[in-house]
Amino acid sequence: MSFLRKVLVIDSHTGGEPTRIVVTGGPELGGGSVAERSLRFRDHHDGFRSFVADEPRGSDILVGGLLVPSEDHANACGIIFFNNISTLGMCGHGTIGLMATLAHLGRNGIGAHRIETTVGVVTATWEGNGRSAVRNVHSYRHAENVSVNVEGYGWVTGDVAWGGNWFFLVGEHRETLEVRNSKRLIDVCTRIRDALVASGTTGANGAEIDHIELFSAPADPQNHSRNFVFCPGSAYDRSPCGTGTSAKLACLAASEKWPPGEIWRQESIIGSVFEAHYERDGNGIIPTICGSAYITAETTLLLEDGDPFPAGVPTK
Ligand code: PYC
Repeated sequence: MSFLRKVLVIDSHTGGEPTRIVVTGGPELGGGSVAERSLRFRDHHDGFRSFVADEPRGSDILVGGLLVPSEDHANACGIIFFNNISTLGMCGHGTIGLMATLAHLGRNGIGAHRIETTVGVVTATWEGNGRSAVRNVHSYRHAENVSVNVEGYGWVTGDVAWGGNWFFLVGEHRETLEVRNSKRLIDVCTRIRDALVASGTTGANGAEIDHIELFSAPADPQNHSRNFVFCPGSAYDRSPCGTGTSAKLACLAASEKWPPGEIWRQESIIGSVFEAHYERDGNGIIPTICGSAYITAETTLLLEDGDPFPAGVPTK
């Protein structure tokens, strides 16, 4: 048997949401910033992304991270996040998973580590026992109370915010945020996303809003809110979503509904929780997201010579 590709990955989950970090066996991306290499990865190595993230080795809900060196020696490493359809900007649950992975590999110690992502440098503080606090990129509300006419549903109003990815945040809707309703929630969010596209609603500089976030009261009264986060590849986040929680805090801060430094407990659709707080930063905030990750596998992904699906089987 001969293998054309061997890729060492470490899998973890953060609040139920999986992360797969590629440790060795990734493509050569040349030099430059992580943002520049991320573009090369997206444009020239999509087969590798799909090999790692898509079936039969991955699944629609998996978020991958390609570990790369950072050219700035102040940074511990760089990371290019990706999902079942393309690259991602930042990923909060994935960065918490990355910290657990680096600890598993004996590559980080207790304390702060700067990580270069596609959308900027974040600082992840490894606290041990799977727990990290991720000080995210500058986050802000871009537009308030934007209404779109959603086919078969009616008018929906939400805020557009950046938390390392673009989000449309909807607090008022008719949905019950329970896993048993996930098919319906995916359908509703798909229609909302289509309505945003049809109405020309975007983030800054025409950026596509590719994450939709629905909110409700939490199931656990110790928490402040529950969310359902619809991701670009039509999967939903099992965790409260680090970048989505950052976008939420940015909106709360913009409306003066939550003070800086106070802990916001964001509950996910499965009941997992991120604790978050923020500091003000110009026209927005710097959010910090805390959560725990658990290692689930240390695996070598193989591509056998003759495999008719060398780039996996994309289902989206
Ligand atoms: O935790 O930021 C996050 C995230 C983005 C997409 C899935 N999870």
